This record gives sequence, structure tokens and C-alpha cells, in this order.
Amino acid sequence: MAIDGEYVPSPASWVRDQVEAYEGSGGRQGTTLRDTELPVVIVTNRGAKTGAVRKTPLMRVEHDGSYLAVGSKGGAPQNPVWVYNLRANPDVELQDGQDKWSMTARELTGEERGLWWERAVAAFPPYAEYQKKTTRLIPVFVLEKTQ
Ligand code: F42
Repeated sequence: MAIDGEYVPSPASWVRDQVEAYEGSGGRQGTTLRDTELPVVIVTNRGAKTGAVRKTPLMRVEHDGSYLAVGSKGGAPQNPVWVYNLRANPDVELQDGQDKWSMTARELTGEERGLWWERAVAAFPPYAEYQKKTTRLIPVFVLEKTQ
């Protein structure tokens, strides 16, 4: 299901600019984290309170066609707001380069979380540092193609 409606860009200019470059080029430009070659995906979802369309770049952590959304926010003490949005509205769209899918987000716990956390750190090693910087357990969601 397409996530239509009013798009409210991130208040952070580097995030907003990445979304614009990524989407504006059809997934050919702006697809890596600044100053690195590491790939990024764009997750489109709805705000929990406003219902507005939100777009969040995240590191690309992929396995067998599913993706992981890691709520690291650089190891900040608080969860990113999008974590609450995904808990309330798990229907998302994910863009990986030129490909786009409808997906459903499911928050992970226990062993399944541990397995995916290893994949996340393999794809983006700073996640391990971010977890050490904060006392919260970084929330993670697997995004699976909607049937
Ligand atoms: N962040 C990560 O957490 N993990 C990553 O792997 C990651 C990678 C990444 C790569 C490239 C890049 O450009 C950015 C990257 N980020 C990564 C940063 C990420 O894109 C987010 O900017 C960051 O996680 C912060 O998310 P946030 O949702 O807290 O964003 C804030 C700045 C924000 O947009 N706030 C909005 C606002 O207007 O203040 C939130 C608005 C919102 O969602 N409101 C809800 C609504 O209903 O509309 C209700 C909110 C409520 O109060 O419940």
C-alpha cells in the first residue's frame, strides 16, 4: 500500500537533503552516508500523532530480501521519534537504490534481535560504539515485504 499524503521533511538539513538527493535522482545519487561509501535506504512511514508522511534515511542492513531499521540515533540517550511512529504504524515503504517495496515493520527481541544485531554491526560497525554510548537498548525492527 502506498504511503500517500502530506510529506513533512526532517527538521535536520543534512537528513532532508539526503532524502531529496536520493528520491530526486530515482535512487542513483545520495545513496551513501556522508563521507563514507556505506549504503543507505530511505524508509517512508506515517507520524504516530499527525499521520503526516515521514522519510528517514537509515543504513542498509539487508538479509534475504528483508531489512533492519536500527534506532541508534548516533548513540543519543533518547530513541529517534520514528521508533514510536513505526510502533504505531508498521506499514512502510522502503527504497533501496532504484528499488522500492511495501514492507511491514516488526520490532525484534531476544535471539532474533541478537542475530540481526550481528548483521547490523557487520554492515555498519559504528552501531557497536553507539550501543556503548547509551544505556537504552537500541530498538531494531525487521522490515519484511508485505504479502
Ligand atoms: N538514524 C538512525 O537512528 N539509524 C541509522 O541507521 C541512521 C542512518 C542514517 C543515514 C543517513 C542519514 O542521512 C541519516 C541517518 N540517520 C540514522 C538519521 C535518521 O535519518 C533520523 O534523522 C534520526 O534517526 C532521528 O530521527 P527522528 O525521527 O528523531 O528525527 C527527528 C529529527 C525528527 O524528524 N523529528 C520530527 C520533528 O518534527 O521534530 C519528528 C516528527 C514526528 O515524527 N512526529 C510524529 C508525528 O505524528 O508526525 C509524532 C511525534 C511524537 O511526539 O510522537
